[in-house]
Amino acid sequence: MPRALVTGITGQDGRHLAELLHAKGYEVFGLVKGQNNPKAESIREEFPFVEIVPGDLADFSSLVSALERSRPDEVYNLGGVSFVAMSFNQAELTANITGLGVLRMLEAIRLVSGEDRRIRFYQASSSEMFGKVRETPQSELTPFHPRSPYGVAKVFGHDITVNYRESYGLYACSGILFNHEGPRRGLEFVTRKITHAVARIKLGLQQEIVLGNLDAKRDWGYAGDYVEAMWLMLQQPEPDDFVIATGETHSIGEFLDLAFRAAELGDWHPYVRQDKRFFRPAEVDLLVGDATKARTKLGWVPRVDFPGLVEMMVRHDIDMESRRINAR
Ligand code: G4F
Repeated sequence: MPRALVTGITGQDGRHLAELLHAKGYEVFGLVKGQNNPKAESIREEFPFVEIVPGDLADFSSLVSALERSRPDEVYNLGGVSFVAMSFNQAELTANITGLGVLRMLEAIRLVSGEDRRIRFYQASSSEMFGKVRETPQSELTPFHPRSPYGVAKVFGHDITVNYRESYGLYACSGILFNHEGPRRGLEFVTRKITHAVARIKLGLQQEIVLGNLDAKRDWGYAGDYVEAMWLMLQQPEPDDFVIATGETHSIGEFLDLAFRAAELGDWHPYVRQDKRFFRPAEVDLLVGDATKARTKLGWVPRVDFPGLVEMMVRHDIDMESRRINAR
């Protein structure tokens, strides 16, 4: 039975990946930080097959212990600060966990795996690294120009992963994932914030949605499709880096169009108010990925398209809020 250690197991991608690995016959270990972390309890309830391993990306020795305890064939590093807006307020924390945390894990793997370099490593790199984009669409060869402390930390994590592969022969890959969403997305991210609000407006629980910049464009895919790409990367004969994207870009306005249509609410403009609070000091205006390499070398293709994704999220949130009302 192959064994995998997943950091960030309590997040959207960690949950999808835990399910995928379990279905493929893996023993799944999830790194969870803190004492009595309520998220650990929710993982135990939702995924009883996951063995929780205590540890923190800020603490090198805990990573060594986690590797010794789980003895993984594969490590998926999905942990860290993932909310770009928050990284402006907690830049040092973001650099420490999202950036230096990658180095700590790579060093721990190097130490624990010794000469045989058996452990395969996946790093969750991000399209946020492209920031003020130098070309469109963005591929593995596009230079980085990050626009947030999060993006800067991700560039460090990406480059140190390449460096450990080249310096020490580690099997280390980076997946440069464009935005990926779904019903498990946190409510702070714009897509889920919209679909959750749309559901509540539909049910008469809320009157408006307060947002920031509506002009930004993103390449949005479905998270369930994207974790498959992570796994595929670690099954190749040689480690490499891959862009994972749909190749389509849409504005937040277009997302609102589809979300309001899915709920049969008509025009969204009367319901949306913009507020400076949700604007960022520096914005990433346009992202659209070229995933040709992943399609060719990994045989990866996204299954859920943009309208399908928006509809899935709206349906889920209407069901969830309706159940809450009925349970009162
Ligand atoms: O949903 P977002 O917060 O995602 P963002 O910043 O693109 O980051 C996500 O994708 C990255 C991949 O490129 C990941 F690395 C990262 O971890 C995360 O998953 O914001 C999307 C856009 C931004 O331009 C933001 O300014 O939506 C705009 N926006 C407008 N109003 C808003 C809001 N974003 C949020 N979160 N909340 C708003 O009210």
